Amino acid sequence: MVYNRILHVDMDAFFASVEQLDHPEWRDVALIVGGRPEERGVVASCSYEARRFGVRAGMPMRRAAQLCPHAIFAPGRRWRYSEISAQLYELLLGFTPFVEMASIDEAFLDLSGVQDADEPIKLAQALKASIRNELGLTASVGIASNMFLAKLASDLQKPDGLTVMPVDAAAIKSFLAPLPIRRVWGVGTKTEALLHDYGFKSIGDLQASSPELLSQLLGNAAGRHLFELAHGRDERQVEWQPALEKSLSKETTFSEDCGDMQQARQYLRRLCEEVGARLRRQKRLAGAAHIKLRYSDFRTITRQMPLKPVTCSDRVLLRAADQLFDAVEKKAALRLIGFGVSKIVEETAAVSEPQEQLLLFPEKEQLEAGEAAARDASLDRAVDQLRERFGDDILRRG
Ligand code: TTP
Ligand code: MG
Repeated sequence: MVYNRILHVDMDAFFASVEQLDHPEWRDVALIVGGRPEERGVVASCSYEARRFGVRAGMPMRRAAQLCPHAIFAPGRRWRYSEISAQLYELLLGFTPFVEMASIDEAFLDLSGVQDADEPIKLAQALKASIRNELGLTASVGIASNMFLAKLASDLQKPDGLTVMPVDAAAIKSFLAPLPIRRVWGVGTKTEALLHDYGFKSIGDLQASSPELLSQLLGNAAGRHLFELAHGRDERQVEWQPALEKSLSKETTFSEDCGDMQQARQYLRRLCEEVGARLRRQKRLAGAAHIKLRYSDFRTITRQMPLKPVTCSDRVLLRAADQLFDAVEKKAALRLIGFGVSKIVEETAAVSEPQEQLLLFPEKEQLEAGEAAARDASLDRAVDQLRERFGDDILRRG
């Protein structure tokens, strides 16, 4: 049965919106990300205020400056966009594990198995609300029966849009017919120009053609594929990654910059325990720990250390977090703090490793190390059970 089971989410004016988030004075104004107006680069992203003046992504910076001389020009901070992209991915995984990040600011979700037609819409609304509340940004969502149509739909009512495509094949065909051919996934400037030369302007023109003719123009596979897409048919599947990440981290942004380092340490320890609980739930062990600090001027540092043997014990993780935190600069106030682990292995795969490690200890210490590990494990189990029953705040380690 064909039904609307694919959801596509695309952040609005992504790079520009992130800059506006971090620089409140740039909100509600024309903002162009990509470099200086006199430089040779092109526009990477621009706020919707700048688009009103005709500025577009990919346009030479100089042209953008002519169209919108009063705009603010920002150079762009890739690391920051990647960071938010990772947060978006995490957030989406909270809704379903079947998530494919298709680029830095867009993802497909496969909702196969939904029971009624309203469910994807409710999910889309909840998802938009979390993106707004947790990331402070807006996104547009498209819901459709396949990936091509979902991506097309998310673009139709930007910004902050939610568009649901029809399901019926005839309705889809007439919906697509008047749209220009560049709306078809994969039709770039070159293909568009070639098709224009042969008189194809709208998707309807492609529908009225034949797979054979399009194959002659574009090659066999591409021609047939284009004919299918023009009819709104797309067989591709969402390629989601198994949810077991190679690293796990948690971070928190302070509502006001935090100058109290004792308090910051408490936050860090709390994040550390959350990461530990998650590792144990997944029955995995980590081989390295790191902390991340962002100061009020956005300077961001990470510090990491190995964990030997691999572990999921709160005691060991907390000690690592403390040691790492002890060693960093604490003069400036903090905007964000985070704790994470990496080099993660399955508990079962790691069984031989700790034993090998332990052979390095003399006998008495070997015994003690083994006992300490067993004590840690049973204490962690007890804490996890209490937290599960009574919530996260039930126990705080000093
Ligand atoms: P898009 O989603 O295409 O654009 P956008 O998010 O800025 O705006 P829209 O509201 O229309 O979705 O691309 C995502 C990001 O990728 C964009 O913010 C910047 C980057 N990008 C470039 O660096 N160069 C480009 O030519 C394009 C199109 C995007
Ligand atoms: Mg976008």
